[in-house]
Amino acid sequence: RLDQLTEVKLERMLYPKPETLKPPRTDVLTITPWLAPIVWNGTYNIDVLNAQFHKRGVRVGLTIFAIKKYTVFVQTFVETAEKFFMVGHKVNYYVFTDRPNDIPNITLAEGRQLVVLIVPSYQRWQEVSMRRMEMIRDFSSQRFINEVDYLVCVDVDMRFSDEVGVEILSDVFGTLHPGFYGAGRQGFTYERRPESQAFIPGDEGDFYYAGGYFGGTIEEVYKLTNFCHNAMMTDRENKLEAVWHDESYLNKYFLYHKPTKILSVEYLWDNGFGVPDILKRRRFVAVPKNHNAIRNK
Ligand code: 2GW
Ligand code: MN
Repeated sequence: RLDQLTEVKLERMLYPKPETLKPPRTDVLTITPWLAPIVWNGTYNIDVLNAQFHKRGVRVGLTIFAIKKYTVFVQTFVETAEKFFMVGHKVNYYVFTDRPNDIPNITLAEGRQLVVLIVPSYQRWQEVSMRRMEMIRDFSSQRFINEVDYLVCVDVDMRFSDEVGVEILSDVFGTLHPGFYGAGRQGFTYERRPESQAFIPGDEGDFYYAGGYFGGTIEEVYKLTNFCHNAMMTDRENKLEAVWHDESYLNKYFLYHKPTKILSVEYLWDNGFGVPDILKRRRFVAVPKNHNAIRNK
């Protein structure tokens, strides 16, 4: 085995040296107590990372769900991803939908393809959101494992507005929720009923992670989605559903399976929160939606 390892050796590159005594960011936390990076603008050199990931020929799968009326979000999502998401790398868009005829035909750059996966739709919107875990799990073992190295799993009601590249990739990563990055534990909207599989006690928890942005290697995403789906099913047998659905189970998973990288709120922002000083780039932003028109249809 050792003789079959492929060497990933960089070429000569010119760039400013990292300064041990001048940290690029002093206004935000850039590393967790378990030594996982928290990715903020200024903390990484994308040229070095791109050189590494290009040598490895990395393939990235981007999963989105467009069930019922949420197909309206696909065009903007994919068009903006073509401009900003993993430009220059191999990308497969995986669009899970119950309405394949409503998925637009979009011209993609070389090395990128869009795969439509037909899946059932569920009546309750909470279930539409939660069942993503089961479907990502099942397609991970049946398909994604043969086609891509990493998965990035996000909400579809979003647009890219700045670069999102290989700096996000790691074995298993989560993203800070834009509504809670400054909050204390008591402010986190974890599931607080001890009977639920998603329960987190008031004196535990590191961050409040967003349900709409996680990823990692196929193996790690399989483990994560399998845990979340099984926990949901156990709760259902006990007539329970966690307060924030899939997001609550994801937060429980990350409490005891620490992410190896965390994306800052640059990677998941909502302009309803304004633009704080710490936010140097808004890379992926919520598309405002008319809740009544689009929901429960
Ligand atoms: C969702 C809510 C109400 C009515 C419909 C839907 C809906 C969601 C739908 O009809 N079709 C559909 O494909 N979805 C998918 O579920 C879609 O991919 C969408 O992005 C995702 C989550 O729903 P969304 O974006 O409307 O909910 P948010 O933005 O409040 O999401 C946060 O909270 C959710 C749990 O309540 C999830 O954890 C989500 O990941 C979070 O970002
Ligand atoms: Mn959303």
